[in-house]
Amino acid sequence: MLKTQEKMLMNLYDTFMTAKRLVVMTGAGVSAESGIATFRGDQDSYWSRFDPYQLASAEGFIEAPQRVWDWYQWRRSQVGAAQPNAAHYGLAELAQSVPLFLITQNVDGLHHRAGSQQVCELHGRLMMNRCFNPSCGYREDAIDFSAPLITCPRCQSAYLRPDVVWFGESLSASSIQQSEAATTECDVFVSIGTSAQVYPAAGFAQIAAASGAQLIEINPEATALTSQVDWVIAEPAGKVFEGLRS
Ligand code: BV8
Repeated sequence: MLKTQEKMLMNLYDTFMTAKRLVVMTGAGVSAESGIATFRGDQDSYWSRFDPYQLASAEGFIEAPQRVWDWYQWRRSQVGAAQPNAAHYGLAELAQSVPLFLITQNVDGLHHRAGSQQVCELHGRLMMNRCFNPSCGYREDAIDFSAPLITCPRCQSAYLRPDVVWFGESLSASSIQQSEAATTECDVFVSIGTSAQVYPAAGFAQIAAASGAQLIEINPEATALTSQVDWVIAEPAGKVFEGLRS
């Protein structure tokens, strides 16, 4: 008699393998088992300790650039020391076998480091800097984050800032267009490790549902999406993909 867990994993594997167009959207929870803090939820999460609008908005940066830089440098040191987990590797391997469109809200780059070739990074890239002046366009790799910055780096025309999307800033039109197209055409949409509270990312599951896709959520906790999905796997993502890979 197959244990429930084994049956769940077999059903999930079959669903992945028979999907015509699979869309997976990940959030901070997919990197939790790599030791990277999430944004909401437990007492170690970023927004339970810091004010998001002070640290993840242009207004917060203008008010105190050094405070924002210190937070991002600290996050870079966390990410630099982290390794992808079974969920990142499992998604990279899955894309070798089925048509998978991978959307992430994460800026940690762990999907790329696990081997995913095509990742739609909705909220940008932690390990890149860009000029704060949008008309400048200068970008560079963030290389030295072993210690807090002495002074915020500058471009000719303005401060440099992390190349991420802050609250109140628009996502790139191409990211939104590609994600909307993929979710409109998918037959299976899997939400992994996101509280489904930040828009427009959280809206993609609604688009998939409206297009008749099967919705699956992999998250140990209930979220704003849970009541709308067809199937909840209330397990940590890394553990689920370890099971699929074994
Ligand atoms: C925009 C910076 C146009 C990058 C971040 C419509 C309705 C309501 C509000 C809005 C709307 N449209 C726009 C808004 C405003 C705002 C918004 O959505 N606010 C919310 C909070 C109400 N959106 C914006 O401003 C966006 N811009 O739309 O531009 C515009 C402009 C002005 C006004 C209107 C429109 C920009 C959004 C991007 C903001 N940037 N951070 C960075 O430094 O990282 S937000 C931050 O939240 C991160 O980017 C993160 O990616 C994102 C989502 O968080 P999650 O990934 O879901 O993480 P969270 O911690 O919440 O959840 C983790 C989950 O994992 C939990 O459920 C947990 O149970 C689970 N978990 C834990 N361990 C595991 C696990 N799951 C699986 N396995 C485990 N092991």
